[in-house]
Amino acid sequence: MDDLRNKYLAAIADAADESALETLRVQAVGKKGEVSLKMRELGKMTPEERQVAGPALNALKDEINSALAAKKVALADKALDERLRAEWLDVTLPVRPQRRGSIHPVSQVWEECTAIFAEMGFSVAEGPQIDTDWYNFDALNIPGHHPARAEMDTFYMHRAEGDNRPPHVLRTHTSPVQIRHMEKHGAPCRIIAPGRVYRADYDQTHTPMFHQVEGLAIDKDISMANLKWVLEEFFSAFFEIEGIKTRFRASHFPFTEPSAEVDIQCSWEDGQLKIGQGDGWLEVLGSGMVHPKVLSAAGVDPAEWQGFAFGMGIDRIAMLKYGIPDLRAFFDSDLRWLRHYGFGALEVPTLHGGLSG
Ligand code: 2NL
Repeated sequence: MDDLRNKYLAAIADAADESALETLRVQAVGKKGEVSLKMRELGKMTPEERQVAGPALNALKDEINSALAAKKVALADKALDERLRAEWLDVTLPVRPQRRGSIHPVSQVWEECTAIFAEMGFSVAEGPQIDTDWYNFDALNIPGHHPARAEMDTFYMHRAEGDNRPPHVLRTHTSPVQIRHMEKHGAPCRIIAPGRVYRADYDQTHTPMFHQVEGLAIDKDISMANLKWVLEEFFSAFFEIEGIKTRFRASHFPFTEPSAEVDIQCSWEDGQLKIGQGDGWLEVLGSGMVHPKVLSAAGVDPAEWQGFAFGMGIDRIAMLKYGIPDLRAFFDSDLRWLRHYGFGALEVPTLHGGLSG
């Protein structure tokens, strides 16, 4: 019996798979298996012999059955482990480190601006890039004869022959978006309008398409002081330098009164521009209190409401922040330039996570 036990327990331990186990089960404890045959011999034994051999054979049969069951579980576990290893898939795998595409600096800075102003309670407004000259000019207190219309180098969309309605224009600023917003939602409001704008101008510092972010805050008691705070807060967050100083210079725009051009503090040291330090100034945006005529045109009562507005170039502040020398290269789609100045798709700007990744 010891021989039988040793033989089968060893064979079971070595069994490679379930079918080998089944063969062993038949050989040992099947109807005609070795243990079963031994059990049949019990009949030929004396009662004394049977009393010893009977329980021993039963115990051996149980032992072999347990060993078979345990091995079966072990084999199933092993098979499952192997399958899990082979079919393993990490659904949390991040984007591959080798970057293919990249985020354009304009898109990055656009998102940075959105994140900063959102934190201050501004929402994003959008509108058409092709608009009527009423929304682009008249509503902004720029009448037909006004020199600003000519100065803007506007792209006009020609009407069909015989169609005498006023032409559409490619918007020269994102102000029409804000006019439409006030018309639709009224006051109070706190919005920014980032987007593409168009002017027929092309040289070192101008491209016919560029990007602007305008801001508008209308309420009962909004003042230039609120404007100054919002802008200083913005520039400190944007350039990631605490307490950037601004300088307001009196200026003129048809759509604001009073109007101011805003400079930020900077220094020039051995050809290196440094922002937020020194005694130099860099012009970065135009702003002012929204002209009463503009509020009226947008259906907001200037006797009840007032507010500030500002406009700045996204491309220009992108150049300043990321040290990009030539504006025209922005829109050349040069892959080497895009790889050099572009951002990873996962470097999403947030105030808590760091604006520039
Ligand atoms: C500049 C000047 C500016 C605005 C834009 C604005 C919009 C509305 C009403 C009044 Cl709806 N004003 N926008 C105001 C002042 C200046 O931009 O030089 N930008 C680069």
